[in-house]
Amino acid sequence: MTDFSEWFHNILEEAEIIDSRYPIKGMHVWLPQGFKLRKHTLNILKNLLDKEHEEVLFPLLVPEDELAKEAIHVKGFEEEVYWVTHGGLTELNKKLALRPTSETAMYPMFSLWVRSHTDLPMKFYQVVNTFRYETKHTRPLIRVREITTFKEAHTIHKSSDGAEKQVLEALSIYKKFFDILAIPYVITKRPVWDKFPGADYTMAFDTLMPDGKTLQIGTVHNLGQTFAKTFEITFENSEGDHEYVYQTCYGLSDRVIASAISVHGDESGLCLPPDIAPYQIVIVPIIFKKGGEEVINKCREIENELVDEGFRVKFDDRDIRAGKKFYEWEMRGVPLRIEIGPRDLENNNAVFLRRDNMEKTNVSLNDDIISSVKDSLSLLSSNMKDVAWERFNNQIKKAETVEDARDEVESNQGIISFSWCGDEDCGKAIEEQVRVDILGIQEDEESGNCINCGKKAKHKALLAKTY
Ligand code: 5CA
Ligand code: ZN
Repeated sequence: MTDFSEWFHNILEEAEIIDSRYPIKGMHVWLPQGFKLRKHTLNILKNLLDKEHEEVLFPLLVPEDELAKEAIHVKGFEEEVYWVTHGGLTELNKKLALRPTSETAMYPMFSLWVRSHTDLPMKFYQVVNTFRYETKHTRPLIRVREITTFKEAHTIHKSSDGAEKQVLEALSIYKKFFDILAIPYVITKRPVWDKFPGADYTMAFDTLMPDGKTLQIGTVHNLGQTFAKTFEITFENSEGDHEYVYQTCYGLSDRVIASAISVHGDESGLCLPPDIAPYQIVIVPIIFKKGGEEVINKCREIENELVDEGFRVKFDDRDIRAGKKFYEWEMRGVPLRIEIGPRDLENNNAVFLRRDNMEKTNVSLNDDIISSVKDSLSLLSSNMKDVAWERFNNQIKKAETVEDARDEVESNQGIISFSWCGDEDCGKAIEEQVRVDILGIQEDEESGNCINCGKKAKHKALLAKTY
């Protein structure tokens, strides 16, 4: 891919994922194919969350005084908030914010809901749109002003230990989720100057885009008792005393879909993991003058069998050249193509084409077609994951000096691992000299010396050019 930005923009349009011509900057329209992709992605996520969380839905608007309550939090978001100031012609006496995220919408209610230690833990999530007046360059799905697919989970615990465990639990849920999507990631603890406003600390997932810049695709925040104290969220413990709760929250956005598109795509277009592909299988009849009817009938028979088995199947019987169909479905990223022509029918064969490696195989129709399809898709899924992780791991390099790091970033981009003393000024000096962001701390143990100040290193950390 020579120019990722251009590729990304074109594929969203060509594959009918998003229409970015909506006349408000940073706000886009989901088209039918994109909506399906989004729906299947959300289903996977919801299935993972529904085991332990309950889904809720809070209002979009947050009263000004609630938003302003948590000082650090509001400071972090004040430049990004959209305000509703009027109801019709009447100026509101209390302005209403469009949620940039929902702590300040939810937590006043949590303070009403939490009573006793026996109520805890409580774990909620919602999938909503949130609004952030982003000042950096906006890009469909990657940096938007209306985040249309904001999944936010919020949990409440009676101990610090409970919140700490929930952070690990959330990381494990997100790992499973990204693994199903075959999206590689690094997990780091964000530097203090880059944590979520109001959090004790932030853990983040970053992946690499094809241009070598990282994209933050998910975050898990341990909120400690900061919000509990601001919003008076207390519970009665077993001794009858009142204590503040401990909280966590964690979120994902449209960026997940952006990365599924970008990580696996190639010059021919999308290549989608079967779990989220709008169509998992396309059947294309190869028809010449004779024997057309039998071919169509066989295709339809296979279509029905696969649909009965729960696959998302497209039987493309349009009266256009097969080559045009191939091009189109490859571009849309359909994982498996089944071709059947008169010759195949004679031999009771079908041709399978896998989108990930474009490999063709002859499959006998005497065998069980369902298990042949399942085998192909499962090989494809694991290959997509291997290929993506291998490419990702190859783009993580170790730097021994600041100059090393700068050279590496300038020539190859990617992720650089380095030894860091952990000092804030030193970290900022590194960011400035290398002209990158420190993603965060990957491991707490590190033997070497800090690449900037030379003092004994405390952490193994990562840096990269970021979106
Ligand atoms: N309340 C917390 C947890 S839900 C929260 O808002 N965290 S956040 O600010 O880090 O956002 C969660 C995730 O949303 C981020 O990790 C990032 O992947 C994504 N995100 C943030 N801003 C945008 C944006 N403008 N466009 C697209 N995705 C975004
Ligand atoms: Zn240092």
